[in-house]
Amino acid sequence: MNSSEIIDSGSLTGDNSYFIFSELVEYQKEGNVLFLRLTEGSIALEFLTSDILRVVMAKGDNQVDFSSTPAVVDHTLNYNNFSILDRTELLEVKTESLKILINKKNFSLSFYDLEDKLIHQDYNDHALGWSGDQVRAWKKLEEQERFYGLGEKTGYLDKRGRKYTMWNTDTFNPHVPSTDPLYQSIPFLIGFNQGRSYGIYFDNSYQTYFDLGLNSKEYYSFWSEGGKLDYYFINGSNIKEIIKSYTDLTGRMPLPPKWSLGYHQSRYSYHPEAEVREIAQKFREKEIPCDVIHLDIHYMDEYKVFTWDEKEFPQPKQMLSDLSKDGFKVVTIIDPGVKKDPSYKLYQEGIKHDYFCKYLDGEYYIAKVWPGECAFPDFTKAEVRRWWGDQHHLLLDQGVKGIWNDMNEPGIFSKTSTMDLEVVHDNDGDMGTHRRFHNLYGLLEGQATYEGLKRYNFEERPFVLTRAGFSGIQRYSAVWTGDNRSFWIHLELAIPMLMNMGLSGITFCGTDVGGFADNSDGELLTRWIQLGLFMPFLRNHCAINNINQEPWSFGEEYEEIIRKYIKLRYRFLTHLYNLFYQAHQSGLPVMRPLVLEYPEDEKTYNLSDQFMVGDSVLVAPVYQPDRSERMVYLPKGEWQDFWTGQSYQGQKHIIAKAPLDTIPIFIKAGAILPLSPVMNYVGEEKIEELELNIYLSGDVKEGSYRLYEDDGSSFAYQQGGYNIREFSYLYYTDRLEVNIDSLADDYQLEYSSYLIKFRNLDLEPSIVVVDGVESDQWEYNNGDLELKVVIEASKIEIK
Ligand code: MIG
Repeated sequence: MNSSEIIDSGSLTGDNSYFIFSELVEYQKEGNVLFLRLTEGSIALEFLTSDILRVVMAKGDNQVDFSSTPAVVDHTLNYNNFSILDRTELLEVKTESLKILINKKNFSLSFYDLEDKLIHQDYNDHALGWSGDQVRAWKKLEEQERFYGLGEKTGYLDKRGRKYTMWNTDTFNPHVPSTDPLYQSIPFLIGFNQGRSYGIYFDNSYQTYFDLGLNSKEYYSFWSEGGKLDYYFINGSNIKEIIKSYTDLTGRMPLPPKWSLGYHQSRYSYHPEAEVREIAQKFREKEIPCDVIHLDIHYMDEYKVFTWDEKEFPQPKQMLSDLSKDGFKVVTIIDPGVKKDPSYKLYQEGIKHDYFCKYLDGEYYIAKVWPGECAFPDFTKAEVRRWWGDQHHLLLDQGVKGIWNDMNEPGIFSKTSTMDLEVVHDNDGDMGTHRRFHNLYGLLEGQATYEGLKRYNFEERPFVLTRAGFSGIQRYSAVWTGDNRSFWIHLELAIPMLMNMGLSGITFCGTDVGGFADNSDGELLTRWIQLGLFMPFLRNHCAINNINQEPWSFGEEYEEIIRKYIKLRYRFLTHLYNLFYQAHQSGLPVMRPLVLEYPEDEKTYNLSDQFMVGDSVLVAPVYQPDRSERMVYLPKGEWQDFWTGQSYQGQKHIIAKAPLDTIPIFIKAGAILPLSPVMNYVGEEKIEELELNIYLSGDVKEGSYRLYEDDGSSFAYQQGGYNIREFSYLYYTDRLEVNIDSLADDYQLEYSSYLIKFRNLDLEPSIVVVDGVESDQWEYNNGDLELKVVIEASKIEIK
């Protein structure tokens, strides 16, 4: 019998093998915790805020264990201002925003808002239970309920109706709808019931499962093969608030180096040195912007991490310095496996200091990966993380700028494709087997890497890319979605997968553009680049035995379109970077499903093939061959075609023109969108002027945009070294007013003026007022209905 069969037999229709929590014996409030003693064990309700409740279960006579996985940040959230009312059959617990009813006879929780509207409830009298090592929760499934989140999963936006497993897995087989799990485990779920939402974060690193209405229409359930039942219920008036709270718990991304938002070119593998130089040169010759080149495993000597193949890369320092003069940053791959080779310094050190994973009897866990037999650092030990982090100086000293962590599920050449479950991790004394730490391996490697890079050079923001991870990975690393294929359906799959990753706290994510395995073609690559322009992480990557897929690989017709779109990526960088700032502040994703912005519109609830970039740019990628139009849903309001300026009323579907050189993009009428000058790489030239585009039209006569800017590379922003401006405008009759409010001004802007372009202004204004003062620096063109206003940045009064 395999493990999932055992677990499913514990469902409600099964053999009753679960101990289900039933009767409340006594309760007690201690600070922010309400302790409940029941016949089958104890439950602690820990209030973190008036909206975040942690539920921790202890079996039988065990004490409640409040420890958390490393996903949860050290926070000081603590809320003890709740009241308890003892009613005959219920305990009624109230915070400033929630009412929680606890059923005393048959334990279950029901969550209401203060207007007594039900938000969410446990499944009848069958809420929590355990069976052997398994712990499980059952929740009431509402008829109209939908689910989002769960990180990197195949399928559509709405995750309802399927069962999902959390177990980081290296999956080279094609990712089809039934492929589960993949590389990341993010046990965070958003329940969304006709506009009302809540979140559940199950803080358990063992193999866990979510059955979201596959086996029942009455309930859904999540459970784990070990550890404790420890979950957070998150209330919020909308999905944005839920994500904010979830990222209060698991952390947010630091600001990335701005160059990492540029275009990345990769393949498995560029080598020798001459090929790397040639690729770089080609980008510059062809004037296709590119910031980053990735070196896959062939740069190493026998795949030994932190070494260089001296034949193929005799002078890495020279090569990297030459590339850097041309604006290229190089990212090198690092796998966790350390070659078992007694003459290899890293291996020697690991053995000497007891840094590798072992069995309980002290025998090393040795398994095959690319270098042959390897030992594996035990990242659960702080000392090992530090040691590993420090190794990166070997690469950074040569001029490497970022690290790409692969095979960190860990992926092993073995039957189970991962580490033996009986391996024991030290975890600084709180030992446990690989069952407990498997899903954390990539996260902890990410932490080691990020912190190592930062220690080495605290002036520069690290760039780390990872394949495996767990909740909280956003604190350390960008994520790419592993080995997809050059299939059209994988382009389609990318859209909801990335949207749900974004809803799960992982803002900085992307797929291998063009597809990793199998062979790409010009049309597929072109369409993928068009989508990629808006993916937070944009990297073209391709497998070893497949044909080349650099932008120029399929002939000039495609090359030209691809160039146009990579350039457009750079036009959007100011806007994208601003959205990354929002992610850093509040966890909000850059690439957003429409339901995030239009939760009252049912048409958005499972809209899986369109997304928004921020709250005003709507993108509808083409993901099938031979298309020249596609259907686009425009939510309420007025929308303008980014290419033609044509205006549409929303709340309806339209057929958008989408010949090969066009990806449908719509801008919300009234919106302000900054566009940056095109460069070959970030920072190539000084930005002289910031261009702000205002999409005026119809009824919308006012709008605003808040823009965050900083140096894009250092940590000065953490000490206030940034600039925030809010641009707003008001247009009435023939008078136009523009205001610029400075909300923070500690970073010296590069540019000295703003160029504001009002599009679709059908009447020439007779007066233009900037910050309360009449301006003469404007020009109206009644041919294309465009008004240009130039504002000297230095003239803006700091209020
Ligand atoms: O077993 O390093 O997903 O991006 O090119 C394959 C070689 C190992 C898997 C990664 C892929 C990378 C490849 N790696």
